[in-house]
Amino acid sequence: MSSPLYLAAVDLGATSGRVILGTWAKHRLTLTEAHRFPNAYRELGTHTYWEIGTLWHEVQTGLRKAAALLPRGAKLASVGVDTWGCDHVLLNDAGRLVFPVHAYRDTRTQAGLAALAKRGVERIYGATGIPNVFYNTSLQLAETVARCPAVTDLATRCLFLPDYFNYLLSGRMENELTVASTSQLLDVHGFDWSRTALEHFRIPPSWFGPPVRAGLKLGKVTGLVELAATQVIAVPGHDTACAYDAMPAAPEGGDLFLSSGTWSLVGFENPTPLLGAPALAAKVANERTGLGAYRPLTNVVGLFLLEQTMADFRERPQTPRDWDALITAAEKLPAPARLLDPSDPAFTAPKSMRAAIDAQLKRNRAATPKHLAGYTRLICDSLGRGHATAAANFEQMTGRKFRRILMVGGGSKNRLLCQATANAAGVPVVSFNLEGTAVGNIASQLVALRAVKDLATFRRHLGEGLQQKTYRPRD
Ligand code: LFR
Repeated sequence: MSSPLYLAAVDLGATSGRVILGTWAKHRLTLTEAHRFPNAYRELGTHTYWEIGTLWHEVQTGLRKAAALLPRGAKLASVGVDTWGCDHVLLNDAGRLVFPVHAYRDTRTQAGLAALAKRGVERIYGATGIPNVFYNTSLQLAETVARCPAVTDLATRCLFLPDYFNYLLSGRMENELTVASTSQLLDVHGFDWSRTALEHFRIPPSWFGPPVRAGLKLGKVTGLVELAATQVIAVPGHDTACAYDAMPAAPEGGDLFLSSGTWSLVGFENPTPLLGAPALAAKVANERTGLGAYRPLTNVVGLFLLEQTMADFRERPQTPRDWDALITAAEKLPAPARLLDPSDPAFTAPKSMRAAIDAQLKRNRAATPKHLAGYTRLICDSLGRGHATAAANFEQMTGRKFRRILMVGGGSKNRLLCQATANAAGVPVVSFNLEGTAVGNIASQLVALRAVKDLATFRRHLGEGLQQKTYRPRD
């Protein structure tokens, strides 16, 4: 009998980060949370930034804690890093940061967003397969270069956040494919950068290296004695790519994927991208899988709406019991007469989410909820409708019929949201009790280490013994 394999997943989200220890034994994966910490962008003047030094400190703390959890004599075989998409650092060859690390909700991209919508959006969509959205790296870098042109004298490399943490861990600078595919700068038909997009946004092509596929071994961890023997593996660096990899989908197809957290990402896996006017109108993002296939998806805002509304009420549920009480109260309310349009740009980074929601309702002459349970009901029902619309658009564009919606992420624990999605879509929603992003991250490491043959085999093992709950559509 072979001994267990220990692996660490560094999984950074916009509102919280985790370092998870994975133990692989007898074809079963067990996860132990070694470290969890809050994350938030900070406002300095009129801009927003990530606290990148704090994030690195937390990553190191988490990896030390993961190593400390191992049985005596055991070693961490490998570590992989995934984060949210689009955000990046600019460096020189010596690895020094030459520009502050902006957060994707910074309003600095608004002018570029409007300009591209007016001229060039079809061409850029045709070249990159990524719609015009405020968080795109393309718009961010275009603003950086236009407003601070001296940056082109200082920076020699652009690394996305997972690439940067891989570099801090291993000393090797590489651009990984999945996170590169969130940028609106990658050629949708190949594996290299899009000249059309780089020229359009006036971004130096020399900032990027040829994108590498998931599974590449980058070298041993340097600088952390506890992990001196640990291999750094470039896993799918984009958290959503990891979450999709962790979906125990039926091999014959027919499943739509929903990764539900700060954002709701509704999509599926496909050998080819979805392009053309209907895909552009539905804002389909043709992001890539670790191995280079496509995961066309639509971003339906997500539980950011609820998280931010809670901040306005200052009564965020603290315990699972509080959560249950809030959801129960929301379930008992009558269905809202009018749902929200989650694509309202006012929901991007409002000072008060409650005020932004109220403003939309008032514009539509609808009553505003009186309490947090009312907002919770309204938000979950509206997201459910948004998920169903995305599903219907995909069916129309592909001629496919999706038989189930598989759901992972924080939202999969929210029964109101799961049920609202099943009701609106008219198909069962299967929610998995699974840290999807960390599981996908570890899956890629297992395949790279040849402990598992391939992703399909991993999904089969994962599906056995996984806790799941099915929500059937109700009227
Ligand atoms: C989710 C996510 C989404 C991306 C958004 C911004 O964490 O990675 O996929 O659209 O963050 O990068």
